[in-house]
Amino acid sequence: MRAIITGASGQDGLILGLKLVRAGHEVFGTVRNDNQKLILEKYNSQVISAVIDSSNLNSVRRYLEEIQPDQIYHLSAKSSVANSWVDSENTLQTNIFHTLNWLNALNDSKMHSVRFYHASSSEMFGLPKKFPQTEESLLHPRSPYGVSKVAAHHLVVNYRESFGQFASTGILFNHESPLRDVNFVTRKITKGVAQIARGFSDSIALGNIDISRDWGWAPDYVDGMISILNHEAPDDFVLATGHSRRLKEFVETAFRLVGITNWEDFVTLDKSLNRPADVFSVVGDFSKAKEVLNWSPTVNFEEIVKQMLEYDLELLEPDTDSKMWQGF
Ligand code: GDR
Repeated sequence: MRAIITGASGQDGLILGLKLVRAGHEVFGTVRNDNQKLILEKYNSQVISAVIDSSNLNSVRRYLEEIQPDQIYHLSAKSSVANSWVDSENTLQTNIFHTLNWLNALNDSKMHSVRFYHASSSEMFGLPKKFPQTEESLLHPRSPYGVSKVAAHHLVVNYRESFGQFASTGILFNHESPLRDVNFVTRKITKGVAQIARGFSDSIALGNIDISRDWGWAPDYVDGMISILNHEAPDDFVLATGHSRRLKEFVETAFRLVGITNWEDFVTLDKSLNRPADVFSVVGDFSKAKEVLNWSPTVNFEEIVKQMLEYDLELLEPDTDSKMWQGF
């Protein structure tokens, strides 16, 4: 089996690459630049990397025809919700039109049976009217990022319905691991708490800590992606834990795990980190994935915080430069 992973140097791409290689597949990873290529090669030299410009339909088509994949996991995206107001045009271009190029390249090359996975997002629900959210819930995105994911999601469904493309989506709620970039709040917190615990820092600046998210364990969600693409028919699936937690609870748990109970003394609230419009609360219903794919999350909230924190504490030890996280 030959698989292409776009965005192969991100958290999910790295975990997916390692899992697919371990399963004996031939894995090709695309990245946007040489820096990302180096990251990918450092983590997984068995993934065959290539810098591909997905804004160029001909480049995508040529690459597809050269690789002749059986499966494509399209994970590449501008993934920061916070940055998507500042970088709105780039976010929409990347998340919508690059996805469209992959779909058009598959369609032009008559590769309709090639299995295509799209990373859809719980950010599409934005301001939900009903809880929990399912594959059928109304979409009300709250950011340019959310709007871009709604458009890309509908394009994937549309190419499935229009051309019989084997195109599936995973509507993934937040999923974390030690490989999460520090741009995202969970890793910002575990890294910050580790630094405070070791005396390298004395505070973390955060925005709105009253928001709630359904936080899961990234390796579980990557298993879910694989199941979605290996299912007999293309479809859309919510992957979530079914539990929503306040960000405040994440902060409190991380501090408690290093023995600090007066966490308020170490957190400053910075209004400049608040978003113009935020997703206040979301929680996913993964019944369809459970019933159809036999998928369920395996790692609970406290364990997620613990594993991320342990990794960040370990990174502060001397001579840990070459250590890489292998807990997937
Ligand atoms: P999110 O993740 O926007 O849900 O998107 P993020 O961790 O960035 O924010 C979660 C919530 O925390 C609040 N918040 C802060 N966020 C950041 N980044 N930094 C802060 O200092 C901070 N303080 C409070 C935010 O306001 C927000 O409500 C992630 C991404 O991975 C998307 O690509 C993906 O689609 C969704 O998860 C599912």
